[in-house]
Amino acid sequence: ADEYDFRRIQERWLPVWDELKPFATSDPDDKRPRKYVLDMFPYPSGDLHMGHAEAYALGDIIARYWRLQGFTVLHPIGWDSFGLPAEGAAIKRGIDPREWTYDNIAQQRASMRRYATSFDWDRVIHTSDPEYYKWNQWLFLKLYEKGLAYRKASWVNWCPFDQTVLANEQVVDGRCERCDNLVTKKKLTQWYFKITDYADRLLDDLNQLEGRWPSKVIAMQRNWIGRSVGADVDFVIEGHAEKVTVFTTRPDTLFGATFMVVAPDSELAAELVADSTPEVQEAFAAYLAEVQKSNEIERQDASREKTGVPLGRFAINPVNGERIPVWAADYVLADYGHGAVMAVPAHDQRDLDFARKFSLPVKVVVDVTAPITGAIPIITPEQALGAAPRDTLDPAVTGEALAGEGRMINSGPLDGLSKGNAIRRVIELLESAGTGRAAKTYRLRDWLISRQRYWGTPIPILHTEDGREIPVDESALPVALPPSQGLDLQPKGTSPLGAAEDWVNVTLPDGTAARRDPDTMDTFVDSSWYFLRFLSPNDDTKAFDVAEAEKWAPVDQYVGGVTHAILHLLYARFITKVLFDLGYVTFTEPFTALLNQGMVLMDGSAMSKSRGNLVRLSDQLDEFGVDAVRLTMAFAGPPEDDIDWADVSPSGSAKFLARAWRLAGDVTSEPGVAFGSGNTALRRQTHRLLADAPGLVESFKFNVLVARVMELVNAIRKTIDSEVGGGDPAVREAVETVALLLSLFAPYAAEDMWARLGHPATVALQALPKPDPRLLVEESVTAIVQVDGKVRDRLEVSPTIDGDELEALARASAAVVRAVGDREIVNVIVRAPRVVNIATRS
Ligand code: ANZ
Repeated sequence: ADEYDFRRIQERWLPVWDELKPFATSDPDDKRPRKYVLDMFPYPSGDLHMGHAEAYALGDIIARYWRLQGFTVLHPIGWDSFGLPAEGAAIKRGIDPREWTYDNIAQQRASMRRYATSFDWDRVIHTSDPEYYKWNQWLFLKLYEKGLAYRKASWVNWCPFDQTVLANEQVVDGRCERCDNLVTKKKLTQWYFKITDYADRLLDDLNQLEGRWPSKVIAMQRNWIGRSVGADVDFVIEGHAEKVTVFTTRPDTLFGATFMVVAPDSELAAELVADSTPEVQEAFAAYLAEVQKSNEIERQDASREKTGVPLGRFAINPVNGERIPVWAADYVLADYGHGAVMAVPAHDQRDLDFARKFSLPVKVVVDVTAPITGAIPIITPEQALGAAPRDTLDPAVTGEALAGEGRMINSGPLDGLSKGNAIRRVIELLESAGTGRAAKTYRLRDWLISRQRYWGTPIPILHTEDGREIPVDESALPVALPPSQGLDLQPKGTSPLGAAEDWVNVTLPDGTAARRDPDTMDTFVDSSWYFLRFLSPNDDTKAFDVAEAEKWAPVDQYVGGVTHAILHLLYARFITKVLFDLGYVTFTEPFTALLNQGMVLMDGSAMSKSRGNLVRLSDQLDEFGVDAVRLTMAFAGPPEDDIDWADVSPSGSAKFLARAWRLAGDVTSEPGVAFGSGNTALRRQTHRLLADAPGLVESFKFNVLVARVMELVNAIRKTIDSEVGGGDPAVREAVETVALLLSLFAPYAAEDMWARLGHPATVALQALPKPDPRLLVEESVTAIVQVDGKVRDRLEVSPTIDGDELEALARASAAVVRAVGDREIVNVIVRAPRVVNIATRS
């Protein structure tokens, strides 16, 4: 019976926990302070894997810790269960996507139960349930009312293999995130969420998260939003009614603009070329056809040979009236800025490469040799050229654009100014002339949310024949997915729902015929607000309860993979801000703190079936037990770092757990015994650990905490085996502390220890004792005892010992008694706690 048997322990406690529901959070009278600890919910593809095991172990440590600290902790779980893989599996096997999805959910759920994650099982959500996606539709309608959901025709990323559009975020290095095929462009009318309206807030609010989110994630968000600050400059185009506006980060170089370039695939290019000669039009059409074969990545590759065609048009530079030719070239992107640039070849490398290729003029307007600090030097263009000898610095000769700072030259009213002052000055000039203004532009694009797929949330919009959009009435939600039977789910570029005749055709109350929008929503819509649904998961009258949100949200600690560093987090932040603006929540950031766990690798690389290095979680659990696997995840190193499973030792973890567990059997005192009289050395070690544990958990140094628990286990074993023995109250105190702290990492072993110590379940709901400050003071100091000037003994004493006590100890010392012999003590000088001087006379 005294053998640690993880199987027996697991079987013993699972049903008890099912019964006790220790992690339910439904008590409305619960007055404890609250924490909301959230793990990113899984996609139900197959069973749980090692990556899940790591993430859920880490999130669980945090949730369990806050419970021991007296908080009521909301730690929910659900499934992100719409999406392509279910549809793929359904096509392959000829089954309903529901079947695959809910089978996998059942399997994952069983695995999570065994894994002893402390979830509140009464709050489970599945995004593919109509009870959930009804509220995606509600959210869509709210955005639609606010003008934040709209439809437009545009060039979209198109995966020719999956036959569906992709958000920019789903295109990785020009390839489809899912199937790795090259992404092409296609012009389609699609639904968008206007996330760009929130670009500044999404960027500026990142400052609040500094220090609580990984800095890498904050940087990735900043880059993704990609705010550039500069100016818009309006150019008159000869013979064209409308002005063309360009965005530039370097309006200071406006006098150096020698040509203009527009994106060939922009509407602007088409307009400009419309009145040109047939030759120009023909050359342009041929060029455009070429351009459309290339993808965005190729187009942004600066080293690529420049191509382009003139449009036979001239633009007038608003500051100096110069006439500059207009070209179309694919290094200018249609959907950035205004799809047109003022080209300043002397100071921009891409423009220079283009100018050299097509023999366009290069005009230097910044003297990069001039000092940029100190008094403004009075320089003339001639002097400047003298300072910058033509052959060594002239970009037209060297092919190197002068991108550095300097003093303005050849720039009329800007001459002599530094970059910053020149930018300010030229913006003033443009603004007063009405030909330009300060401007910002963003890399962030609106969020394309329509997908031509079956397994997703139907978009709650009806289209009439005369082209009107009619939002479905809120009372008619959900617009439920029709059964998949009879629908061809094969990707073909249009939604399979369009063929569900009974579903798609509707008659409006006034008798007008209409068709449902056949597209479904990007699944990132589902996960953009799910953390709120957990607060009132069964409420069929609203998406989430505002009062519950007040109580619990925002999420105190979010835990998940860095793969979601951009897409998911940005969308959740955006939707939170929208809900804030609509008055549904009182906070503007959904996740107060974020922990990104590392990956679980094998032999240095990511695990995959094809590499043949897959470690199956279920095998590990069978072999070493849940606790050993969880403990190994925590002990492997800092949670942000990758774990190489080849380098860690779940069997070592299991051995340690057995060692810890056996201690409970060696405690012979009764529960409730007063610890105060216990062995001081052991008590000190226990209380030192109790003092340090909170800081270690809160700074995610789980591995250090485990190491400290191991130390304490060793000390307890030594104490039990010494003359102090297992009956000493300090041993009970220490073993109870081990059980409490181990409950964060190894819930089964800890629960079993707790029971063996004579306590009722469950250890998870105990309070972590506060350390006794008296046991934390420096343990002892060494007092030197001298007899007639000779050191005779060293005593380990409390640093707070008083003089009388120290003197008594010194007089009692055997060494001192021997040294004094039968002489008389005539004087004792005590300087507590360090020195006792004894003088004698014979
Ligand atoms: C003139 C100029 C002079 C520029 C100079 C740069 C240096 P970021 O920082 O990425 O925002 N640009 C503007 N719209 C563009 C488009 N649709 N496609 C390609 N390039 C575009 O870059 C802003 C700069 O990129 C703008 O400033 C513009 O070139 C170019 F010495 O204007 B610049």
